[in-house]
Amino acid sequence: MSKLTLDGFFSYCKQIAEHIQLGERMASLSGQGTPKLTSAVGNLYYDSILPYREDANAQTREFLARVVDVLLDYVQQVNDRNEKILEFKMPEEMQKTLDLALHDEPLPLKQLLEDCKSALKHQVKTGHPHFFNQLSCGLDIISLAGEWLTAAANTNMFTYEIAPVFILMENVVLEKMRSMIGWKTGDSILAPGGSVSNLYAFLAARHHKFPQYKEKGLTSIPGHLVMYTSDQCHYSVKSCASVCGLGTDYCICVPSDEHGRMIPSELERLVRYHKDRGNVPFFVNATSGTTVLGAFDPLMEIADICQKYDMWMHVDAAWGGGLLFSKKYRHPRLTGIERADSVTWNPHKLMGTLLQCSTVHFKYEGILLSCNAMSAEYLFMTDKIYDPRYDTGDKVIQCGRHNDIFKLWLQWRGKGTSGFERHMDRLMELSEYMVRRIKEQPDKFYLILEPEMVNVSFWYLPKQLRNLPHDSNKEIKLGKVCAKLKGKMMQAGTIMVGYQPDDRRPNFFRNIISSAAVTEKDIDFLLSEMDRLGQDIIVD
Ligand code: ABU
Repeated sequence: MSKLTLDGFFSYCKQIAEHIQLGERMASLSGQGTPKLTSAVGNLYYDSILPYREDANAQTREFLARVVDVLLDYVQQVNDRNEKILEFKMPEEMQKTLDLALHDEPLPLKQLLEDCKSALKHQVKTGHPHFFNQLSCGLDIISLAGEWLTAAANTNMFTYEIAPVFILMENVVLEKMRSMIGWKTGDSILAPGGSVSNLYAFLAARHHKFPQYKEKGLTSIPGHLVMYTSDQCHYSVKSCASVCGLGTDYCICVPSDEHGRMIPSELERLVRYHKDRGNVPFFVNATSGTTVLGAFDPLMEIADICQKYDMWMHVDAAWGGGLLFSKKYRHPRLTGIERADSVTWNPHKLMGTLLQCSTVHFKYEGILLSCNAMSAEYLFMTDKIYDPRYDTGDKVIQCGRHNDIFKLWLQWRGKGTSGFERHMDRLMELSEYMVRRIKEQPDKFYLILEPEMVNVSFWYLPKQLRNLPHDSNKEIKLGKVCAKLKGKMMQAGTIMVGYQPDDRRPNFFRNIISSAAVTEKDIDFLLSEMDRLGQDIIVD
């Protein structure tokens, strides 16, 4: 037996270690089991990779590559119709299942990878083709790629100096959206959600009418301001009245018709009523795509009233705005939107951009800066080497602003405007298909109204309630079925549809089709699965 030198022994050990690592790596890459780190990297801690260790590129890449594997596995599961949407657990049980504790001592990378897997394992798959629960759903792959890049770029959107690419992208996308609304010029910004977008519209409206408010506050307003919105509007509109000092009593709910559309004659009657009492009607919110019924307020008639009484017209098209892409469905729903002073439009809803991505647009150039600028000297210096108008941060009441544009811009590049148009038409066609299928099964389903959008409102009838006349007593029972059936859906984890009451009826189901993953077969599955889970439900 030849003699082994010490150096030779170390070299031999190194070869064996490399061999083991290679084997582990090959196993993790060849899809055997869930993504795993080699032990050499898995046992490291945060301070053994970048940026703490400059020489740890390989280890950092391995850690991130395995995290990406976890994400890719999730994307695959989300699109697998044989996978459940969720494994429902009660909060107390979920708390016990998850290890959420924060410790004094650091945890190794292998544990962090397990944490990533566990978080996604217990997350509801909102991109699953059988998820019909929320206005924002689906998992657009190009937009997802954009969101991943956004996280890596990790910048703040307040100044051009730290976000040059993304600021210019915002300009291009927002200008395009304004032109689709029908404006040649104007101002826009991305905001953290539709509710905050609506708040920006309110602030701009008040500033437009009472520019001294910014410096002088309430004393600059002659009388009590009053705002109007339909009784079907999103609750954030009412919240503006509370946040901005009107009080919710001065956010007047205008009655809507049986389709959920604001009644213009009622709006005018209420405006006159408040004017006669010395109040100052100044802001009307029209909704294009109400949250529950998907109704579109009549914009032309509302615009006429706003013009007549010199009131700001805001259109909350957070939900319905996407239909601006569709030649087939844009009119009459959004006819007149170009007459608005401001418009909220959320790409993270109908357009399928990843959460969150919300925009608000104004007809007036420079209004955001004029209304909101505080000219913080440490951030928005006016003697910078570039035009300070590219520092969009001073347009908003927040300081830090998340980069929500890249995922939308990339998605738009990928789809083209025509791709979005096809997406809108497809969602509407699928909703029409669902309505047809519901009508074909009148013993099991009851369509509440012909939808204007992708919100399909209906009741499910278990065997107990079939073949009985439809009256208000039966509606109360159908309302009780909703909560029970939703509970069964959650336990089974196979489908998810939302339900709620409104001021005309007890609980009913609101099905949303806004995911590109959904097909006719998924709608058939949804209806048959509701029947499988619900047929034996008994209510008092
Ligand atoms: N902001 C409205 C979202 C509501 C929903 O997804 O049902």
